[in-house]
Amino acid sequence: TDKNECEGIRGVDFNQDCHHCINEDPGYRCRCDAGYREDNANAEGNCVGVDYEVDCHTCINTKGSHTCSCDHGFELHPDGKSCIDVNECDGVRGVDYNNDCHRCNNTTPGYTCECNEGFIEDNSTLKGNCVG
Ligand SMILES: [Ca+2]
Ligand SMILES: [Ca+2]
Repeated sequence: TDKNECEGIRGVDFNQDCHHCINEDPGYRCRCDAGYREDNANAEGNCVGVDYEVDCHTCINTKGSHTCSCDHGFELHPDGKSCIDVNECDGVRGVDYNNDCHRCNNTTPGYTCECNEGFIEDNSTLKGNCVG
């Protein structure tokens, strides 16, 4: 027999951040207001603020706030709450981008390379390169 969590108290029987509780067997799911993402992967649904998710790849809770862990090719914004692309092309050839990359073009994420005639552009990975 399923419990109808939605008849209970928000924050006790169903998640505080669940905007519109919909009973399920088992658990419940949530319908969320605009600007929030529905997270119904678990039996207990939830609404997650989009600002946590779009630019923050892995949200890490801190006391009263949050910070992010960023995917490869991104770095943490100085505000600590979002991930921004690294402009590898602003860096040093051979360090920040491939030594064999003739003309570096920044992309999000990673970068691609334009190559001199006679070389083959390999932009199949996030780190472009010229092969010749
Ligand atoms: Ca239920
Ligand atoms: Ca980049």
